[in-house]
Amino acid sequence: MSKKNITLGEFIIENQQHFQYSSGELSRLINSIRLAAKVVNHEVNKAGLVDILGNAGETNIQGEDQQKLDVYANEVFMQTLINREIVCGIASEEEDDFVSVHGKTGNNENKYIVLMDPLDGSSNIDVNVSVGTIFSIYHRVTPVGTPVTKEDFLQKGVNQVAAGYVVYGTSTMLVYTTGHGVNGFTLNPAMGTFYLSHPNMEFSEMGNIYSINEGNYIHFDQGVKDYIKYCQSEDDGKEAYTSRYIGSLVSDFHRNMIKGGIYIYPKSKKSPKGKLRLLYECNPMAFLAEQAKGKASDGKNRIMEIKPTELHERVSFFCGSKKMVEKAEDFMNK
Ligand code: AHM
Ligand code: MG
Repeated sequence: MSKKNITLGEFIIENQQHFQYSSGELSRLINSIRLAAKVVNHEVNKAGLVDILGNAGETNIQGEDQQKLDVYANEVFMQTLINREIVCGIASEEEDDFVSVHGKTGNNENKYIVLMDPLDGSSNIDVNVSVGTIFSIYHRVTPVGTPVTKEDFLQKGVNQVAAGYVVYGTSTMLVYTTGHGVNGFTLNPAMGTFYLSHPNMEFSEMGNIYSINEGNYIHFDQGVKDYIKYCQSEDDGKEAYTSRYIGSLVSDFHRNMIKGGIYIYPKSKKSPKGKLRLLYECNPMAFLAEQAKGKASDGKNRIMEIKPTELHERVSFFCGSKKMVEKAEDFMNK
């Protein structure tokens, strides 16, 4: 079979060999995510046609309005993973607390937990701009067969077994890593099948795109302000970088990985801890970035080495082409 026509299902089976002693549990888990992604994709794509838009009238734990598609995507991912009894625990950006999955018999022998942001960038839904799902998979640290505890979820990003995202864009793509590089699969909507379209995705060492919400400029630390000015300058014999900001992390990251660039959401006077969540957004993106030869930091420390203390913890995020992140760190540490 030509490599060109390889489907995600085939790729998962072929790559199971990377996990020598695996029982196929991780493969089944990624298959379940693939299934849920297709269901959510179907709904996202008809969002403009049906009356599913708007606030669901609920507020999530961060005090933000939830829109109906967030709620829907959360339900689909939660139910797919719970019904298929494929994990022992799930934590979602849309849920206040983690969920322990017991299985029909009450004995859950599964060893993986999933953390996810079921529909990130949801403020973009109303205006037909790309949104995404982000997921992160860990081995539980407590004994198999017992209920999961917070300890299972508050692990450093370096412990991730797999991570990825789905971007519901001009085409729908699922991009993921199991620690052996990053591969991207594009959904053929007519067939309902994901095909390997972007094998071995990598950030270039240097890029010329910077992505940050400059509307927050006056609230930024001096280091961030100086770095932005550096991006706009022709210092170091470089051209001025181009600014691209969708306001949808998955889409901004995806573009920067393909074209070369840096994404920044720093802490500021407005959001003193940053906006993005360490567990649901930054760790999975950091794992993907590092696997794609890029880098992710909070301006000083490697994201994946931060020890989380709470489920919905926020963090400053600098992520993308390695040399660009290093340069931004220089400014942050001056
Ligand atoms: P969300 O999880 O509530 O959707 O927020 C996360 C999103 C990211 O996708 C995006 O990069 C960022 O928030 C945009 O924030 P801002 O509008 O402050 O620039
Ligand atoms: Mg989010």
